[in-house]
Amino acid sequence: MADLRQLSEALQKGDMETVKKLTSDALNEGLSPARILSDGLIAGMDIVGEKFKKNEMYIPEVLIAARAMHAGLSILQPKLVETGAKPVGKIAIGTVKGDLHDIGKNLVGMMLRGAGFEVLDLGIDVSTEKFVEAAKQEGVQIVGMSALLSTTMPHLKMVIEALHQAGLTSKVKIMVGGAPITQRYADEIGADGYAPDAASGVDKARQLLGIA
Ligand code: B1M
Repeated sequence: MADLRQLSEALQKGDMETVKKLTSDALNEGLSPARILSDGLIAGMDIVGEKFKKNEMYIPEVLIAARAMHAGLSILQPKLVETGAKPVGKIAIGTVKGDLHDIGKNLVGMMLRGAGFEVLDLGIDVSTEKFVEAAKQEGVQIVGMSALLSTTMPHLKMVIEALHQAGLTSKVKIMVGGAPITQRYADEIGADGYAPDAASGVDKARQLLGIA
């Protein structure tokens, strides 16, 4: 019987092989990808975050845990994105300039793909110019930005201002997210939408396009 606590513990230790095995075992036993994600992988990464904050874990260990998280996510990805339908919308998503955190952004991208969106992944450390160029692309209806650091949050506002200046805010909606972001902050900087997690990111994207 798959034990999601063991999966969380393996992730905390950065034991990539065990994370892969336990993720596959859990899927084979019929556990839902959403449950494996929240009670196994994200639960483990939350503890890593706590320990990192208290200086009980350091960057190299956090990186190894992040690598194990990616390995688990890559096994869940085909299940999370299974969809035969034609795209319901197109979103360009990236982590803002100066910010290298990509786990949450990747998860939001995966869930959006799973919900039938076409996702243009701009990557990490994405400049304002790159977001603006992406917004100009054919069919892009939403620009999604992720920021994990209090020092990179201001870039969300810079991109929103640049999109306004480029006259693109009538073409695209802007969605923001990331651990330090709140609905209040999103309102303050003029974002059209905010989501606290990947599943609500899908709901928010649908809502922004009027397909909720
Ligand atoms: Co960093 N880091 N980190 N880190 N790191 C945090 C964010 C921190 C909170 C840790 C802590 O102190 N507790 C802290 C930030 C403090 C602050 O600014 N308020 C921090 C720090 C300080 C740093 C460095 C500055 C450390 C240093 O060098 N001294 C450094 C900065 C590097 C940089 O970016 N320039 C750094 C580096 C790193 C690693 C490289 C080691 C690694 C990243 C590896 C990677 O991503 N490939 C790392 C990690 C892993 C973390 C923690 C532990 C985990 C982040 C994560 O992946 N969470 C993190 C602590 C924490 O958040 N608890 C921390 C899991 C992920 C699923 O959640 O990303 O929040 P999250 O995404 C969620 C939602 O936020 C939402 O949905 C996602 C899924 O549910 N969401 C969206 C995210 N984007 C969205 C977009 C949307 C909608 C929803 O619409 C577009």
